Amino acid sequence: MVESVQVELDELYALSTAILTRSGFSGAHAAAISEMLSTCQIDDCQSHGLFRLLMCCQTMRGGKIDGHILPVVEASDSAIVRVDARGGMSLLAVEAGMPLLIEKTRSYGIAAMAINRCFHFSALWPEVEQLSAAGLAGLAMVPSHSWVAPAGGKRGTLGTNPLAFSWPRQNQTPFTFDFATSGFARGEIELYLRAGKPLPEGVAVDAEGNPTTDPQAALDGAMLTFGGYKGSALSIMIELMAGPLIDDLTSMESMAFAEGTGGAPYHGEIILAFDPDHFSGGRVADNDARAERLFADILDQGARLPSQRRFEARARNTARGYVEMPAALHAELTAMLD
Ligand code: NDP
Ligand code: PYC
Repeated sequence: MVESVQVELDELYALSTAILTRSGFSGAHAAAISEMLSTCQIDDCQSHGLFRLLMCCQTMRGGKIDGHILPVVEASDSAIVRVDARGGMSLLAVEAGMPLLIEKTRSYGIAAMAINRCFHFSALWPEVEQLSAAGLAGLAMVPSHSWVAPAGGKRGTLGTNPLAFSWPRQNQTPFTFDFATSGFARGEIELYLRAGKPLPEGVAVDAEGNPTTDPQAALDGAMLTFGGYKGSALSIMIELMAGPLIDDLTSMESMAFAEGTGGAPYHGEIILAFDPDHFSGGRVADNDARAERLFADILDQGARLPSQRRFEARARNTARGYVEMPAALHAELTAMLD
């Protein structure tokens, strides 16, 4: 049983910005990263909440990131928004390009944002939910480091490659999912290691290619994709769409770029956006109702929608004014300010 502490919501952002600025990030980067981390922590996303401060600081120590550089949004007259993060963390680049992505999606019906040359550590759901909050559907994907074996293989070639989707709903939280295409996110395996818990079967193989439930052996060996060859194919698609398609690195190339320095992977990101108004021929209300009947039939069976746990956590934590986080993590983070 992991001992937990209660941390007030205001402390999350303050602790995060203090750690990041001390580590070498500018105020602007620290603010964007802290917004992401505290938003995730409030939704009880433990693997990509304040835990990821450790990865951000490791990235800075690795010496390859520029903690002050500002992204540049490139001019274009097409439906593609290109943002050059110029070797900084991804989040300011998303912030810089998102208004233009929304504007272009409303003009063309479909648009895409390609972010290049970014270090990337974060969850994707806050990004696609900016699109659904604007009444658009959004799909985002990134590669990472080559920790994951393809189906039938034993060696890391693919990244943990998350895929996130959000669909806008009237007067409701959106339909959103966001998951690694590996059986477990790497961050989740790291949390199992810290908690001294064995992994479920089928998540990883050790360095010799034998199945393992030992988190350290999994980190030293290769992770496996979810759903066998199906997850593997999705993961390869993400490598292609957020790599060669947008002129950026694959997970293998990101790993090589890191030269063993650890920290966040370095690559690109693609976010696709769709405007239902353009596709529905003016029958938006009908189509909204059809989507709602789909959700209702799922819920009627006692199943839950993705992100429901997260939305409930947000409501609970916001109402009580604090989150629960592992005591050891909180102690480690506060000690970084000593
Ligand atoms: P999870 O396995 O925790 O959750 C995946 C999704 O499935 C969530 O939307 C979740 O909703 C939903 N879900 C879980 N259980 C159910 C259920 N029983 N019924 C319906 N839906 C369900 O995610 P991962 O551990 O794979 O990923 C965690 C985070 O890590 C993601 O935010 C991802 O973006 C991030 N990540 C980032 C990477 C990067 O390179 N930047 C790499 C890999 C991962 P809910 O949250 O409500 O449980
Ligand atoms: O948890 O797999 C992961 C991950 C990779 C990069 C950031 N998080």
